[in-house]
Amino acid sequence: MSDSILSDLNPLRIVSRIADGISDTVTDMRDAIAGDHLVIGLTGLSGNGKTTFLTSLAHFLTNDWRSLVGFPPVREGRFLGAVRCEQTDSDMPAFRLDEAEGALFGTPPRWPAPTKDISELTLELRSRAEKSLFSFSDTRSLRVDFIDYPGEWLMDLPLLSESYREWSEGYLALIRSDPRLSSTAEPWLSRARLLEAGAEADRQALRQLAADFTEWLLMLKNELGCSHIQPGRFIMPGEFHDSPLLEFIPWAGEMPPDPSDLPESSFWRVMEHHYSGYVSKVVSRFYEKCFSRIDRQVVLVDCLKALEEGPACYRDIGTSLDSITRNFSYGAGSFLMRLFSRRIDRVLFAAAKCDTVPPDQHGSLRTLLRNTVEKASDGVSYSAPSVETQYLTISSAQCTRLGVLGSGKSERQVLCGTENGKAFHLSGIVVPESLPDGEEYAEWKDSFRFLRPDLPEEGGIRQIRIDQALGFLLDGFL
Ligand SMILES: Nc1nc2c(ncn2[C@@H]2O[C@H](COP(=O)(O)OP(=O)(O)OP(=O)(O)O)[C@@H](O)[C@H]2O)c(=O)[nH]1
Ligand SMILES: [Mg+2]
Repeated sequence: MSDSILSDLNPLRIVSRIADGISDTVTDMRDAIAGDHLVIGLTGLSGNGKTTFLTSLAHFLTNDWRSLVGFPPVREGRFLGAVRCEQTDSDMPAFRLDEAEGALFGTPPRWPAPTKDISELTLELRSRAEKSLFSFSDTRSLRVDFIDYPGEWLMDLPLLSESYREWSEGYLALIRSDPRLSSTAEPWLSRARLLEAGAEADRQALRQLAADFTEWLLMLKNELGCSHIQPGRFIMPGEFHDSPLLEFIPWAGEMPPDPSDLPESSFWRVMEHHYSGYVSKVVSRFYEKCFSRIDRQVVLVDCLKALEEGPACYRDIGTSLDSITRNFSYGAGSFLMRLFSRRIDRVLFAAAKCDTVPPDQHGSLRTLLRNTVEKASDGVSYSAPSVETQYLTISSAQCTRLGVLGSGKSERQVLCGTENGKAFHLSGIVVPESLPDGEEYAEWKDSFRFLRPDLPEEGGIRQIRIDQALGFLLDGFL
């Protein structure tokens, strides 16, 4: 086996290459920037509201910041506004703010289009320093890069330390343990079992197997509502759409006792080579170029959508959050401690779309989110004492309002809005503080109404607690 292939396959070498790459990248970027600079990562599974959040946040900061009264610099009369500026990493795709803002704040308003890749937006924020309320000269400016990236990519962290054999064994064990996976995997798995490790790799067959495996992953996501899906790029490829780096599957045939004896063109060796290419050129490149820059992180979670899909899907969200939070856990001797010299010091978990439940249920929604994050993996995974964590319920574009129905003793508060053009007035909506199971779930679901409200056509778009989110994320900088 050649030395370069050997080094590609050695996870420890990969880690050390990433660490070298990270320190170079971070130093280069920091050196190029004068003044205060903060990088905020924004993630969440697809459809959880990332683009809408960043569009709304940027719109309010640059156009309507006086309404952000929950943001301390605004409340204290110190904020001087924000402007867009040239993004810091010119290699990164730009966040398409003009398009998204034109949609969300247009007439009539529309939801921004879904996005499939990472993107960056840079804003410059100005405020007067706290100590010099009466001096206009003492202004502070803060450059903030927002990086919006799919949460699906964070599921790939374990791959950085797993060999192809370890990853395959773990994957097959997972399929056996979950009936949703074992009952649907046969179409590709039955053919994968027949592969002979030492046989000459047929590239066409391999490509077809990878395509069938990907189709299965997409079916798990789109039809069964599964969210903990790996490898993340198979469902959210970004720039690696159609790349041969995504042509591998978990090895389901007989494991070769010593793969290094096999010819380089054998099925096993080709598959292993693609796997290690994926790890070093796709996964580690993301950590190197993007993740390593992040100082503070927002994780958006659509708890209500997951509840609607049922207990199994909701538990899956717990597993996904467990995988996501492992990226921010820096316990002694942890993998990430070895990887990064800088660390994320604040993480905001935000339950998105809280406007779809009445304000008196926002507290329960927040508790539900907190329980889900903290109880992921029996509460053992998220122990990051050096990371300050906040939980909020937010809405980037409030689609509902509170109204009153009836009069006198029969008067009650209702949540109003329209859905597909039809008006609704809802009362008695109760959000559970933890996942109801079995019959309890069925009973609760019968009494709950999941909403997909229309954007309000009149009165403008308002936000809920985006200003508080900003307060937490920018604390200490403005
Ligand atoms: N009611 C309500 N719905 C929202 C809100 N934010 C987002 N949505 C809904 O969620 C959908 C997805 O929002 P996006 O911002 O595109 O989510 P995303 O995470 O960027 O999704 P991808 O780009 O597909 O990964 C929107 O089209 C809306 O239907 C909100 O504050 N309130
Ligand atoms: Mg998006």
